[in-house]
Amino acid sequence: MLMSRRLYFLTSNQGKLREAKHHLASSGWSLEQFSIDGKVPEFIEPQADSLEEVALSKLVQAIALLESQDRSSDAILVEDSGLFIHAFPGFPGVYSSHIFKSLGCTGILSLMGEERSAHFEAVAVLWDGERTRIGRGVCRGRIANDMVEGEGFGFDPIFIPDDLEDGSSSDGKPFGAISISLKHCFSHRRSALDELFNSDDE
Ligand code: ITT
Repeated sequence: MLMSRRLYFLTSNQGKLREAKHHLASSGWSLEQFSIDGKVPEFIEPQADSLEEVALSKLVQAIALLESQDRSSDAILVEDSGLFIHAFPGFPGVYSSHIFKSLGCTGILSLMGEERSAHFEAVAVLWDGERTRIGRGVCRGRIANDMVEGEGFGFDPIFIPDDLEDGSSSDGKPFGAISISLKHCFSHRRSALDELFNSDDE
């Protein structure tokens, strides 16, 4: 188990930050958004086929930046995630952030036919000052017929998670209509962070 300390999350997405903070609140880790002089640094997002490649590339760039700032022992977290719509293999996948900004939830709904199954994936990578750790998470579900507003961010208004074997259910509601605590029962982000923080030291 990793020792508790301050952890900097490299993200410009307030929804991702809020969920990671919520999940790690009782873990002993204190999570802060990574910034230099009050700004979240922008890194080159590589043209890559996998979330893992994107996350690791951002982590390598962040470690180099920390070294240049004499902060090389700081712990840093990067998490890359995406929605995968099964009727359109690989889409929007690694391009989820871009597609969300260009098409939005309404644009996705307009593309959908009868086949509506989908899943979210997340890859979280952590540099603890000495080594890199990786955690992965998946959340299965489907694209709703209509959009709901309320909670969450990104594609939450149109994503309905499948019920889980432990009895957890959103009662057919999209993430956008349920609390952050209930979303965490299903969340790809929560699973990726759990795998990361519960991995034993090698
Ligand atoms: P950073 O790279 O700065 O962390 P980002 O929003 O660009 O922020 P990603 O590249 O990981 O983050 O993009 C993931 C996109 O997938 C995100 O913008 C959302 O549109 C969507 N997404 C990921 N997880 C989601 C979730 O739990 N709920 C809703 N949408 C999600």
